[in-house]
Amino acid sequence: MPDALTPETVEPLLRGRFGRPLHYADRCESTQRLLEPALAEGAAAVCNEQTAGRGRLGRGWDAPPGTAILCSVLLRPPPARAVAELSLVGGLAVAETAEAALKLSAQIKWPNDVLVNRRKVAGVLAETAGETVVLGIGLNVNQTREQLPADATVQPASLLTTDGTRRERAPILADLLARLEEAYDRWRAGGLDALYDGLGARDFLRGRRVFVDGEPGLGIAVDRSGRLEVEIAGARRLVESGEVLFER
Ligand code: BT5
Repeated sequence: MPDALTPETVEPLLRGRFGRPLHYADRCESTQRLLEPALAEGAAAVCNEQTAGRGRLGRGWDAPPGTAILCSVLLRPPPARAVAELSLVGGLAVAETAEAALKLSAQIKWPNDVLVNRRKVAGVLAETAGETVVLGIGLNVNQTREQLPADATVQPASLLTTDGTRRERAPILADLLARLEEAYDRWRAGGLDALYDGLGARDFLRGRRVFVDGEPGLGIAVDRSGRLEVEIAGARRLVESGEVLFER
């Protein structure tokens, strides 16, 4: 099956301004480092293999060559908008993309994971560089179970391990870029309020037993400013950033 993410394959499938220009590398350390800040908003970098893929908080992101979508997009958000919200904007676009491919519902685990059947199929990383934000997305497409990390805190999955179907990555990448552009434009104009129906409906931690800094509690909801409301020892608390674990 032809399965390249080169510009010749992807560009004819693009529906909007995101993905132009598209920078492709067969192999790179991280797509997060391939975008010059002077490029147009929506410029994207993709690769077939990352040698030092990055997660949040100094963690790594791993995928065997040719199995996943590893993509970064350059954004220039208005100063009035909170950059931390972009992980959720990206998460929503990835969740919709996974749903369109799988015909199954996907959830967003605050602040940056996309889950299907309680397993992580994608992660989003927003990094600020001056006035730009590089939004990185890793979506597991064709990894087999053995090719997914064995030691991850949230159990991983790929589209392949979810429904047994091997897929071409280029149409999924083009769909993801179009959905990201749409979600981003709505956020630019109206903040998370404008995306709240889609986010709220996919809020994985709502009503779930969680651990925040080791303390057990209950997930209430992601609020309209992108914070996670939790209840711990009978008191409501808003979590701004970090990691929340859930009971399997
Ligand atoms: C994330 O971090 O979920 C953000 C991942 C962003 C990756 C993209 S790929 C394109 C762009 N270029 C980059 O260098 N990065 C971005 P975090 O929540 O910190 O999750 C990282 C943790 O997930 C690791 O510590 C592993 O346990 C686990 N992990 C690593 N690879 C994984 C994979 N392919 N699928 C699921 N989990 C994975």
